[in-house]
Amino acid sequence: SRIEMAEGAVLLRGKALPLEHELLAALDVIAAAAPFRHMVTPGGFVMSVAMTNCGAAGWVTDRTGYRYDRNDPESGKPWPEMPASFLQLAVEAATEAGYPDFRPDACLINRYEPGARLSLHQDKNERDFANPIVSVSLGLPATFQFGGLKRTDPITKYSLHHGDVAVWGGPSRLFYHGVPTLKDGVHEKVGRMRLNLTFRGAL
Ligand code: MD5
Ligand code: FE
Repeated sequence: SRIEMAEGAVLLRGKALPLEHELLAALDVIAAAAPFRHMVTPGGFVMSVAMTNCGAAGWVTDRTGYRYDRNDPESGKPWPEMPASFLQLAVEAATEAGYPDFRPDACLINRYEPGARLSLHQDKNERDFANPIVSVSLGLPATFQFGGLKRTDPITKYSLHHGDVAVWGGPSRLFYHGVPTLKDGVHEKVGRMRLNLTFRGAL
């Protein structure tokens, strides 16, 4: 089903389900080459969400700031290539949402274990905000909060389930959003975690 969450923001429930095994197998290959790690924010906090990337560039944070880097700072090597199944899903979802020209060059992979959270923020390290962000949820369900252009704007909540794909573009591209503390549970295919792929036009 297709749900309009806000102007420019579309939720495609279950869109990734036909690809779940392919996506999970590709994630194992990526994580073997570029392991999930808890990065440090410029303010010195260790993130509760563990991250890795694939594609031509990856999002990283350390004490010096947030940036996209062509290489994994842990290994010095390029990030693993973006799997064809990832790219195909992202392009299809973006097209369905009204962004047929989107060609992501970066995929940030977030791993939430019970207790992990992502505080309210905007995604603004990308070069061109005309590109949407496509997000794929796998594993345990999470509440997703999104607000508006100002941190103090009212917040709407959606629950995101295994296989859901969301596309954030147009006016909603720079909306504040976050994921409150992941509740404990076990997903039958993914285990005790939530994985989120976010496809970006970074470079
Ligand atoms: C997640 N990840 O569930 C989310 C999905 C991140 C992040 O927020 O930065 O890794 S992406 C949600 C998103 C992206 C761009 C705009 C909006 C939401 N929005 O307008 O609400 O791990
Ligand atoms: Fe974000």
